[in-house]
Amino acid sequence: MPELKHLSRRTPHEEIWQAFDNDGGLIIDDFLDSQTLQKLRDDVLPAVANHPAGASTGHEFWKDFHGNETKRITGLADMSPTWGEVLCDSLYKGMADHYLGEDNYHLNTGQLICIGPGETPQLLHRDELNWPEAAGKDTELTVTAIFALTDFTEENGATVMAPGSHRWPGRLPAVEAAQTCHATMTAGSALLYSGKVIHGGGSNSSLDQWRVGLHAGFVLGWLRAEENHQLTTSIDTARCLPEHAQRMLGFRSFTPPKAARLGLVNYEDAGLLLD
Ligand SMILES: O=C(O)CCC(=O)C(=O)O
Repeated sequence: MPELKHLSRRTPHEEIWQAFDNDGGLIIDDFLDSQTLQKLRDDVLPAVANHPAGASTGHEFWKDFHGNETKRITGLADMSPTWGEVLCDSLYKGMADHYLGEDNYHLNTGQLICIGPGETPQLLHRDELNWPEAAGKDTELTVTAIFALTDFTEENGATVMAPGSHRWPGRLPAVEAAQTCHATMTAGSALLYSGKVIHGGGSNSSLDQWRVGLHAGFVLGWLRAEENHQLTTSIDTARCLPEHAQRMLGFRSFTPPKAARLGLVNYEDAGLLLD
């Protein structure tokens, strides 16, 4: 059975990127300190109880993909100032700087994925196929962290990963069960992974456990993000966030060194609306 490496946030970054490059992902066991984990949980978990499982719009394929027994909740910045701080975490930001280029990306997803009892396995996929015309190159379009807000176990739906599959040729090659493993981890840990690695949410065979992960990926700044952060984050919240978090959520314009400026307001930087 393949395995994912477990490293610590005290591991030198070069060693972390080496494991990421070798397997297409790894687990950082102590990513969030216990205080940050507790604050995040206190801020966001109350939203879970009243949120319905499943999606009511979109094609049946996507309803299935997003999980009929899974709750997905976005707009976390309005619920949690701690989430704004985590967005600026040096290792988390370091991953995106390393793989996508400094100031060259924005937040793709910032959602709770709460996999409920009875959920079936998600279709295994590569995240970069969200942008099929841009995918399939040597460089990364998107990299992601899933922060475990509860323990992730094989029983409750820990992410299924195919280590090494980020290098497999073809759009979405078939995967044998023997080529996969579960990203089991304790609450506060994070799974970091490449947009090219084949993975999916696990099935939840428990009777009463919700597996709660904060799925938080970055994508190159010239590609549209999966989530509409500006519609779920109020401008008053945005004004209170650190500048990097404002940029990640699209409240500042994208101004790469070599390309045209994007996301402008009156052809000024959108950040002027915050000042
Ligand atoms: O929740 C997980 O473990 C993975 C979910 C995922 O890959 C997705 O929804 O695209």
